[in-house]
Amino acid sequence: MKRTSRSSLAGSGLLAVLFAMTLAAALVATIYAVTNTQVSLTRRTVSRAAATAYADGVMENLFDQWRTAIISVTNAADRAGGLTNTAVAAALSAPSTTALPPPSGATLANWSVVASTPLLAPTTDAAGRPVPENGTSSSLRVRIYYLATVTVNFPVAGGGTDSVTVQRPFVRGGRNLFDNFYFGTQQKTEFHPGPDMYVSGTAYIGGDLFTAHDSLHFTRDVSFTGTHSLNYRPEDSRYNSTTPGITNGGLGNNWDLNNPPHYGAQQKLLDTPVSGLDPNFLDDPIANDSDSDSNPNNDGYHEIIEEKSGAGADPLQLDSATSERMADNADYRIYVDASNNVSIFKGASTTALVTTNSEYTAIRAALTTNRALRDVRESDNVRVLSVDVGLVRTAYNGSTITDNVGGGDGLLFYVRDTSAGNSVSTNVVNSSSGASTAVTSTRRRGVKLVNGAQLPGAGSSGLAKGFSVVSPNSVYIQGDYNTGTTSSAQPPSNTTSTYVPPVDNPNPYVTGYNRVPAAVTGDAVNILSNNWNDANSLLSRSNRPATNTTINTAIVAGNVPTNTSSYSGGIENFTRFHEDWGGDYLTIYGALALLYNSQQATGPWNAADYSPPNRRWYYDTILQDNNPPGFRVARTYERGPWVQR
Ligand SMILES: [Ca+2]
Ligand SMILES: [Ca+2]
Ligand SMILES: [Ca+2]
Ligand SMILES: [Ca+2]
Repeated sequence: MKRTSRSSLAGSGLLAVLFAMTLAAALVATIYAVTNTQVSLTRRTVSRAAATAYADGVMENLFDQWRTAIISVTNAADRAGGLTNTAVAAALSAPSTTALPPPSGATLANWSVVASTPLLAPTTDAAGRPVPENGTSSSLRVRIYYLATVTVNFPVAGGGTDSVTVQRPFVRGGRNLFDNFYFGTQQKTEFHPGPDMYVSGTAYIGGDLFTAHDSLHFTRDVSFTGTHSLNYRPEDSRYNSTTPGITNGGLGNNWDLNNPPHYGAQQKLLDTPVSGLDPNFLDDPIANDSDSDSNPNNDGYHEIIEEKSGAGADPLQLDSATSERMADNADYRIYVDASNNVSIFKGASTTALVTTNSEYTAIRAALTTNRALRDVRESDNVRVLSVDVGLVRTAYNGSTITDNVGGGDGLLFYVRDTSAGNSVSTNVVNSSSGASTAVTSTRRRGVKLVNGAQLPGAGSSGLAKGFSVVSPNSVYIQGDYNTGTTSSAQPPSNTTSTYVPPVDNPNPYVTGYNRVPAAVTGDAVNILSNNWNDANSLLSRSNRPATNTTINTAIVAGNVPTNTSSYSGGIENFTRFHEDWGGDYLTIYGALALLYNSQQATGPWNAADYSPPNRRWYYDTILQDNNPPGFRVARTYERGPWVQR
């Protein structure tokens, strides 16, 4: 074993020196003999060091081959459980002596990469796959181990050979998209809230971070992979014209004095290789956000909410059975066309459910077509497909509709209005009076989630599998979501009179309601308060007063990045607002991921008409070990420490 061998050799050398010093004055012949021994020992040490370095090189080469082999699997069993010993042996080979020349006289005697248990014993799995190490309550963090062993022979002085053996585990781990409260992949990330805003969860900024206000409070770890500026980003019109409102370098009360935002390691998002994505959608400017390679299937991470189109290579299709497109992981796909025809597909089926099918009728009963709301930012009356989540819950909990894709991961609806971009006639309906106003929706379409206080699968005991809604259109969440709110009970987060974290932590759900892992994913995600009425969207802002509202879900969405004509809105406006929230609390208990630029909801932030809420945002730790339906686990690949032999 490498490290021990080195230290024991060092000990031998020291003993030899002491031995020589003790006897030096006594016998010249002995001195000669000892010196001669030291020379041999030194030569042997050099040979061992060179042999060890060579063995390390072989180990690195095998690791690269192993990682490539295990990433490039072509079936679901190998992707889930890792390659078998047979497959690893076939996929890996020793580096040639031209690619990696051994030191003089040394030879590679043996090498192996063997599926193991978490304790690095040979696997007991009949198929020869590793025995996985599970997380506490989770399949997300499952780790699998292979033990790599390399033995190199080398000559010793006076003839004969010795050998050195190095061993390391090769480990594949799991990492969840929602390990953080905030996960952002854009190159520049801004937080510039007006009212006090508390972010009580870790934030990962995959790029540069800009914060400039004392109203922003991070109570947990914040890391970035680029730089952190206490200012606006240079493209922001306020840069160099408005003095940042942040005192004492942010050390007053913006974050823990002992843990300011800091540089951190790059974190992994999806297994879709970045190298497979169109670079136009990965850089900072939005002006070039168009297909650059005649492949419509690689246009940035926005692809996760799109469907595959045509024959172009699909980098999100990891193997024949594994796709990171949400539509491919949906239990039901629901489409509405320009004429408000609804078609519903179950699982991977390419044949729509007939309209007399019980699953069709149950889902159709939860949908209201041809309603609109005025979205000032988008300068349009957005025609929305309204989804009554409570009726979906009734159908799901009564087993009329089922979790039929994803190995029991919960219920995922993929919802798409295919008429986005075209003009249609529609109506804004007053939810109190029923009065209808005819309007034109010139191009924008959306999905509105209503009656979502109790989600499909959520019950009074135990943790159910969860509910995800994904749309390439805008999504509007209206009112409390996944909170357990009823006509007689609201979450304390809506009724508290003092709400200053971390002192005040009112529960964001009603006692007795077991929330489920949830995700709402769209081109943009908008939050409408408990007081929303579509009819008021046609009136001025003062007619759209919000009330305290609590949203318990992960949210994945895009934004419109800052340019010289408009601020992006920053992460404080990651969820978009449309009401007068002045003085009202918005609690978000979940996680946020900003993965792409919006492609449909591209209205600039400075066109929006609202006043912001007092934001109280928390990470929900159930997301650490429970992904919402449809979200896979990204894999990590690492070499473990040297192993004692
Ligand atoms: Ca771009
Ligand atoms: Ca492309
Ligand atoms: Ca696409
Ligand atoms: Ca499912």
